[in-house]
Amino acid sequence: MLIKEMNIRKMNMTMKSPFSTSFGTFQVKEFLLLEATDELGNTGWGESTAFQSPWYSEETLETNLHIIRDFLIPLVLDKGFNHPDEVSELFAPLRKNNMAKAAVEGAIWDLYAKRNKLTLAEALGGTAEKIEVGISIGIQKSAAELINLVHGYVAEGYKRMKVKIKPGHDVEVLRALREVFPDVPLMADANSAYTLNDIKLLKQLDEFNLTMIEQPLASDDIIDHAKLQKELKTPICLDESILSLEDTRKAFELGSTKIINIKIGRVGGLTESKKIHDFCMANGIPVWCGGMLESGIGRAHNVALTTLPNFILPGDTASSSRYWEEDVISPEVVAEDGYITVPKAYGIGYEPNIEAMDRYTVEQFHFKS
Ligand code: OSB
Ligand code: MG
Repeated sequence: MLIKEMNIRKMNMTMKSPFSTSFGTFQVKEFLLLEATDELGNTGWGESTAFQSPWYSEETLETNLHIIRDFLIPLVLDKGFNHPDEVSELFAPLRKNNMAKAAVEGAIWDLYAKRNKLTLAEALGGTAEKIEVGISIGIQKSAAELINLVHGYVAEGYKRMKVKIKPGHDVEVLRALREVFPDVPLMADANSAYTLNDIKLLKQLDEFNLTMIEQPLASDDIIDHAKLQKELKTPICLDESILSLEDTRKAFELGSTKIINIKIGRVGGLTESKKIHDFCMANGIPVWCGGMLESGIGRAHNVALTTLPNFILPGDTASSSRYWEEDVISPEVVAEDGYITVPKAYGIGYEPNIEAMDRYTVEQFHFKS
């Protein structure tokens, strides 16, 4: 498989409603889509999950554009690959910039699967025919508004509710939710908003029977999380702190986490995601697939990854319509009663909707060998 062309699209899409976390609120989403073409004219698609500002990780869409254009594309263009795992090997000498690497690698994984007449799920070794999904709900103005939203998502069948918390918006909110929904599978994501000084408060969360608390402490920490986990009944799930298989192993050995949220972008691609999945499976750590408010291209990659057997817990990949009036793939991703049926078409299994894509494309960068 010879990579002959790469195209970068800078996208600008507006979400139906603003999304708020402990680090801020936004509604307009600018991001990159990548298209790789081989010598036979097959194409594959990838998405960069970097946001406009460096609040979730240090990467942004502009740093991704720089790294992809100036370092990663020159490495893959006119190169022959037998398997996409070779791409992550090729990128390994470049430090971090994981979302940039994952975008390029993802396009090549899709291309590889299509060329070999496999679904991306099959190419990864996944077997599930449908996957279970939950939903992530941003911080709301009032508990009443949150309860109202949860009523709707429960009715839609989503398998677990994830709510964002931050200091001043935690115990009371969860208590209010639990009063109305005593049995709904519920978890909380703090996006690094607390420190060990908050141990007393975090221990109070144990009363709400949460399936887990996601990333309570610093985004680069695995030491304090281990201390915190010893004090909590609620399992800790790391998100921001896990950038690689090595991070996963260390966090596991320290006892910093009992569950891992795998995000393809955060860990540098599907190859690394699969390695983390396999390590967790061998060591009895359940995993689930996180989300980055992706368009359909990124969503499709998440669906394929989630077909691997240790994705035991519902992920964050909700329907396209959760965020978008119109998605850039056809058909759109649809969750029915909390399940997404894994598509049977080759590669990511959804067709890019070029007409829609063009409408949200701000700029394109084309590279040819
Ligand atoms: O921490 O999982 C997170 C959104 C943006 C940045 C970080 C996170 C999230 C979400 C939403 O929780 C997941 C999604 O619905 O795509
Ligand atoms: Mg998270």
